[in-house]
Amino acid sequence: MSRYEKIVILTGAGLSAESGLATFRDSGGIWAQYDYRDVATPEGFQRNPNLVYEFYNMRRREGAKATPNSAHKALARLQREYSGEVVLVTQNIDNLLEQADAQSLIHMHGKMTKMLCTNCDARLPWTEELSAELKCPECELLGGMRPDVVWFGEVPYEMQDIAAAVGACDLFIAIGTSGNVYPAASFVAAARENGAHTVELNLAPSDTTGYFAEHVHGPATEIVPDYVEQLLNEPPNEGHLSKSVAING
Ligand code: BJW
Repeated sequence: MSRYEKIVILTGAGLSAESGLATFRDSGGIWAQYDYRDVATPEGFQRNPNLVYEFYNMRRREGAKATPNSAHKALARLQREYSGEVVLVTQNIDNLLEQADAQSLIHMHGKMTKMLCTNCDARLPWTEELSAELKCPECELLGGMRPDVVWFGEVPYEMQDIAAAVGACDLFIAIGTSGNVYPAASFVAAARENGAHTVELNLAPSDTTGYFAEHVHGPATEIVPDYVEQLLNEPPNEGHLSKSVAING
C-alpha cells in the first residue's frame, strides 16, 4: 500500500530545459526573443499568420531533435512502478514524456506534433511545415491550419479531468513551471485546499512558491529522479514534514 493514493504532477518548460528546449520566462528564454502577443494569441495569428507558422515550425524542428532527460524518465518510471495512481499533466507541447514511455499524459496546452483546422475543427498529426498553403486533409479547405496549441485567451484542454484529479489528489507536485500562467498556476491552491501535500521541484522558487508545503530547488535532472526514488522507497504512512532543500545553491 503506497503512502499516497493519487498523485498529480504538473510539469512546465523547466522539465525539458536540460533536453535543450528553451523555457519562456528565464533570461534568454523564448519571450526574450518573441512578443507573446505576436506568436501566442489568436489575435497575433490573425495579424501575421506567417510569423506564427515560422515560430511553431522552428519549435517543432527543435522538439524533433530533443531527447528525454533523466527527469522525464523518472516520471515515466514513477507512473509505471508506483502502486497508487499517478496523473501527469504537462503544459509542455513537446513529446518527451511520451518518448520516455509515460503511459498516460494530459497535454493541457496542446502538442507540437498536431495541427488544428480552424474550418472543421479536425485535430490531425502535423507531419510537414505549416503554412497558409496547406490544405486540411479532412475538409480540404485551404489556409485554415494552425498549430494545435493553446494560446492566451483560449481554454486549455481537458480542464474537467484535470480539475477532478487535482481536487482528488493527496500529493500534488509542480515541476519546472514559473507559476505565471493560469489556470495551471492555480492548481496548487486547489490541491492544498483539498488537503493534499504540495511539493515544488524547481531550479528556483516560482511565483507560487508560497503555496507549497515542501520545496526542492535544483536542476530537474537531479532533483526529479531523487524525489521519485524517495517516493518509490517511502514506507506507507510516514508523515512528510514541511521542508526546504537546495541543491547546487
Ligand atoms: C527549471 C530548469 C531546470 C528552468 N530544472 N527547473 C490575470 C490574472 C489571471 C489570469 C489571467 C490574467 N490575465 C489573463 C489571464 C489568463 C492567462 C494568463 O495566465 N495570463 C498570465 C500571463 C497572467 N491564461 C490564459 O489565457 C489561459 N487560458 C485561460 O485562462 O482560459 C480561461 C479558462 C481557463 C480554465 C477554465 C475556463 C476558462 C491559456 C494559457 C495558454 C498559455 N500558452 C503558452 C503558449 C502555448 C504553448 C507553446 O507555445 O509552447 O503555454 S504561454 C507559455 O507559458 C506556454 C507554457 O506552457 C506556459 C507556462 O510556462 P512554464 O512552463 O511555466 O515556463 P516558464 O518559462 O514560465 O518557467 C520555467 C520554470 O522552469 C521557471 O520557474 C524556472 O525556474 C524553471 N526551470 N530550468 C528545473 N533545468
